[in-house]
Amino acid sequence: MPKSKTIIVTGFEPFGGYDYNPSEQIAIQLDGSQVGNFVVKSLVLPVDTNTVPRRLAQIVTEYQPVALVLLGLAFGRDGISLERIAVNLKDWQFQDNAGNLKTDEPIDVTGPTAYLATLPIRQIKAALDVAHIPAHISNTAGLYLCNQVMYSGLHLAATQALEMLCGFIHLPATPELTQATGKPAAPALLLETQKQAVQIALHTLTLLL
Ligand code: PCA
Repeated sequence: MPKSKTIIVTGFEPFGGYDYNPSEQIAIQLDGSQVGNFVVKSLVLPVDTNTVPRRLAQIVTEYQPVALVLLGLAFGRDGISLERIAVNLKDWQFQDNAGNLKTDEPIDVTGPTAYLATLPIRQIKAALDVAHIPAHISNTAGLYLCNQVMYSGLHLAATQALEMLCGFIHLPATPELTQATGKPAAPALLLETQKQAVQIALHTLTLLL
């Protein structure tokens, strides 16, 4: 069977009192775009702990992507966070969009404690440095939905022995979002710059394919 030519990019819907999520906007804007020989298919995921694993499994089965690039908002973080690690744990203090609260609960009872991203995060960081876009490698994606979706994606790749790169990129707020939430001093990056960062990440990963 010929190798797939699809890169999946996901964003998340708004959550937790933010009425806007840059990851959703960027996913939508990148849908159908070309990166080298590859085509981006974008999807927006619900912030619902029970739905996300199923959606992800469906997406992987349907598109058999060469890479799964998962995006989400980390309000308050400075610059682009290239996540290194996903842990097998759900623990959060405010409800997801479906009203679920989780404390000290594994994502997958049979899964390993953690997975490392298979996206080339070091090379992506170097490429973002060249473009003067603030970015860092982050050692925690939190314990909320973003960590869950990263863990689930890497678990799918591992358990199904898929040749699929997978990882998570946390995006900071936009200036509009810091204004709208009454926290104008919080770190922010223009949506256009964030989108450019994701495009650079996509281009960098295609060099491995
Ligand atoms: N950020 C949240 C979940 C959805 C999103 O965009 C997180 O960091 O877990």
